[in-house]
Amino acid sequence: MNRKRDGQSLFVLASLLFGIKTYMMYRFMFGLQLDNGLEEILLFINPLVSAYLVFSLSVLFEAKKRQMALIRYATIIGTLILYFNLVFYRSFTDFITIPQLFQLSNMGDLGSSILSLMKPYDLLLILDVGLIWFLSRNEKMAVSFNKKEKTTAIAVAIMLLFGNLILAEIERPQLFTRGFDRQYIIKNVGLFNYHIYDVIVNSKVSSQRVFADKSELSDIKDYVETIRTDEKTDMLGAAKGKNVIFISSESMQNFVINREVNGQEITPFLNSLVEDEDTFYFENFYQQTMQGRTSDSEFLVENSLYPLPRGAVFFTNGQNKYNAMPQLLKDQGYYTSVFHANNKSFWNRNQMYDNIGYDYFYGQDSYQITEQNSVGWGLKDKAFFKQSIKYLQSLDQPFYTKFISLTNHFPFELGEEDRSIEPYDSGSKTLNNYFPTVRYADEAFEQFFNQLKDAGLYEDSIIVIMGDHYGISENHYNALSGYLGKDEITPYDDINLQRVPLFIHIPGSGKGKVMSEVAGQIDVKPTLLNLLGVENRNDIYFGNDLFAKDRKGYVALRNGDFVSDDYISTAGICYDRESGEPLSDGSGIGDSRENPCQPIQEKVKKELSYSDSIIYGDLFRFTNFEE
Ligand code: GP9
Ligand code: MN
Repeated sequence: MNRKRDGQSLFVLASLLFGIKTYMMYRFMFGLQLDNGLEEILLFINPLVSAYLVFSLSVLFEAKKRQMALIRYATIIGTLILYFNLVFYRSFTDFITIPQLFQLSNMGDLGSSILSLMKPYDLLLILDVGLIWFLSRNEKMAVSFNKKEKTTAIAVAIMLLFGNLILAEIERPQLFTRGFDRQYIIKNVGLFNYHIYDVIVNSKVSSQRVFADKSELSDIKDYVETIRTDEKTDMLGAAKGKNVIFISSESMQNFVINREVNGQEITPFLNSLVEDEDTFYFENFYQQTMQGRTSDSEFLVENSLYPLPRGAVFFTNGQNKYNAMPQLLKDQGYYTSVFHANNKSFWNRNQMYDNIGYDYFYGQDSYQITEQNSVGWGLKDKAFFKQSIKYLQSLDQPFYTKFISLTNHFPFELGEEDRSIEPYDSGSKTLNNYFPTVRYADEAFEQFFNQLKDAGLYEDSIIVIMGDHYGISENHYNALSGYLGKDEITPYDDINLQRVPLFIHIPGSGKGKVMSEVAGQIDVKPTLLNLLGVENRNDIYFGNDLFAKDRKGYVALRNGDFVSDDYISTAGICYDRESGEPLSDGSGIGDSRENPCQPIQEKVKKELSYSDSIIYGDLFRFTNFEE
């Protein structure tokens, strides 16, 4: 009989090699954070279990050639899945989801970013692939198991999988039902099981619209009533009839405001706005985006609804019915348009903009783009604003316009000639280069203000500048902690780093000041509509007017974390917002303290799920906002 003992069979060797490789990637390339010993164990076990599960299937084949082929191709396909995730992770600090896969048209545009996300040492990842390929040519590595042995091999695989799932459930109860955080799922059951889970969840999502019904909306309306404020603030109608110029400031985080690098101010112009008597500066304003990044921030601003926990809502639900700000303003006689010197289909903007009431989108084809005036992702911001002025002048007034900047985008490339300050000096090239591109954006905004004045558009307009999302991802927190003079970036610090600047500049107002209340992107729509004196009584939204006193008092981040007037809840821990002192350890086990975050946590959960229901079920199709 030509039987092989397990130790010599390729399926066991391949499971070990592939499992260990996956573990090493989790640990050293994805940089997954581990919270306790059990997580540590699970992270080591799950890749071995998944690998064994797949490779052990090979023993079912009688033909040795087929056994070898399965092992060979499973290694290659598995490695490709790992690698795609790795490249994606380096950019988004997140794993791929199915909706994201349907955004392949975006991937093409990532161009220069993708190359900088690939590292020479990534080649090490094909070492086992090469070895398996080589060994699989030797059919002696195949096994010929009898029926009983085959059953045993598969039974072992299934038992291992269940063992893994049980341990995962112990480590993190309701891992799959809550599913807020992909990282936890991957740490506990691995990347491959996560992808299977993702497929299942997605099929569910597509069926949600079909099964959604009108009645869901009434609960949501009742809830929204409890958080809205109808306070008549002294800013109500303060910008009635004025044009709106909204600037979405790419990757602008709040930590650069009023800070220096190499002894030089990073954002002199924005700093001057902080002091300016016509400007309201919101210093505790949080970004609430997820995988859809810039498009998620746009979605928040235009709708005062939350973006989705997975994928970009601009893509997945770009055809829904909305009651968005451009449409509301258009109904008031505003001309509405967007200016962004990128491919119009990026983030599915062309379709979404049409759908939410934009009259015109000045995209890439509206600009003269040359090698000289481009860098990184495309047209440099200064050229972008300069070339936009003539279009702006030609618009009927009042207008509502959105300008989306681009130069301060990862990987923060900028030519020597455009640099007014030198890069920082740390182990992270990304962080180092961030400062000069932030400064470049700051100068571009200043220039734009002057051009608006020269064009005679300034006095009749209000100008809003808002950071869209973070620019410095967790991968660079080591370097960032050095820059900020901290030993490390804790989960508490991480939440505070989700602050982006918001400036509302109203020429001639004289009332400008620094606003310190907790605020978020979800609040922009009600704030602007009130400033413009536009009624939206029947609207359904989750934000508050930032000038109202009677606000709900918390901002929900898209992953379920939140910041309230008093607390910050993240990583399962409740912190005192001011001092950063932990008030609970989040485990609920052996922690006798009452968790003060609990009541707000409930509301946050409810709010996010209501917003998701609106989007998944396309529920606005059942309502008429004009009534
Ligand atoms: C692309 C620009 C940047 O058009 O908005 O997108 P981001 O990667 O920041 O979402
Ligand atoms: Mn962006």
